[in-house]
Amino acid sequence: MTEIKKQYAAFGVDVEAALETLKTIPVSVHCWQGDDVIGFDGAGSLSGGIQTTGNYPGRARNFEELKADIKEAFSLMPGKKRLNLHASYAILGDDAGKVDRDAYSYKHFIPWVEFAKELGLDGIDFNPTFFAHPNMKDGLTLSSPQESVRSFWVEHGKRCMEIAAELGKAFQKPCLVNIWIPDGFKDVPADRLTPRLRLKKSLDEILENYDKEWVIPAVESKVFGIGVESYTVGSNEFYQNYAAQKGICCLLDNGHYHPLEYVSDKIPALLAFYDKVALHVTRGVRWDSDHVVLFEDELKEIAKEIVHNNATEKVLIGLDYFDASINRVFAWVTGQRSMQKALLYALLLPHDEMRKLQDAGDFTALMDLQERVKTLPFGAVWEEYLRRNGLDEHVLEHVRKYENTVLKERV
Ligand code: RNT
Ligand code: ZN
Repeated sequence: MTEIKKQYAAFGVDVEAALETLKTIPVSVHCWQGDDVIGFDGAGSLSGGIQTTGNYPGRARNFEELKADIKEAFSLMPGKKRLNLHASYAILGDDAGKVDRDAYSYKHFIPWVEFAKELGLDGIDFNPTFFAHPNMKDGLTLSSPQESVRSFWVEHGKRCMEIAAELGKAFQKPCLVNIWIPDGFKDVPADRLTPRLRLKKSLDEILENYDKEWVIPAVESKVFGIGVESYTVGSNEFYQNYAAQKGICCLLDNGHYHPLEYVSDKIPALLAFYDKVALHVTRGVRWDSDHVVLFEDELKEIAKEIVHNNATEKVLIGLDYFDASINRVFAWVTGQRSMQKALLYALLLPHDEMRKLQDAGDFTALMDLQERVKTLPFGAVWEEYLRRNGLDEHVLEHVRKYENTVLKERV
């Protein structure tokens, strides 16, 4: 390490400081990679324009199995972790079949709190589940023209805000509540405004009276979904204006924009106006396909915008991918490690020097520096980070063992 530290020091980069900072940045890991976004409240299949593809054996089918898989996956993930839950993962117990999503309460999530505490997690984030439910009518929820449908989902949203306040208190850390709805139309709409006005009204109702100390509400926009290609009620412009007006947070999912629009560029644009920005880090291949996050250029740029703008407390990093075509635990760990790698990579860049060159207009020297840092021995620093976390690069070996002993039994 001494030699490596010297190489970085020659660029003005302090490796120890980077390793220390990385430890403090929480990443909220989604629970839904383990079971193909099915949940426990009876949906049985996914809907709402999102899709998991693949049928690799070993999907977690209940709370016990999902807990076991999370335990295994999280044990292989370095760094500070939060658990990101969807309402559809409620542990209903005796309430199963009696209590619907408009009546879920904190008690249905206490087993998750106990589990997250057992794992020593930093907290839990929460998502109302506005999909995979018979009360989605004509693909609509909060923007439905049917008042009974709209109000059912408003109630669900309100219950989730209450649950989130308790989750925040339980860990003494605010809970991010992310609102994503699938509402939209497959084909050319007759009326684009009224559904948005209904969504606005529904959101106003959900946000009427929430716990500002423990809940951070966010809205997640999208460009289109499968089967809802022509119109999305919760578009980018809609939510960005809504969030600005209400003083809540925008959540940027990097699968939710046109392929040449970059979330790495949107983060600093929002940081100019917002106190907090939430992320769903994913990897879209040609569409919002939610492939496993890999250590790629755009991920590095996203991490750079977080780290170099001193925004590690302002940008709430969450993961959102679901691959059922490979070992799900491996998919989980690989995505989380990629995020950690990108953060470490960004922490090891000579930002001050690069900024000086930009401000001096010396774009030749800037390009030279940007290219030279790419071949620094990053791999060795990453291995050192893993080692300090009691981990190594052999994820696959651990996962294979788990597959052969635990996952294989699930038939
Ligand atoms: C869908 C959104 C949303 C979901 C999760 C399950 O396009 O990205 O965030 O993936 O809530
Ligand atoms: Zn998302």
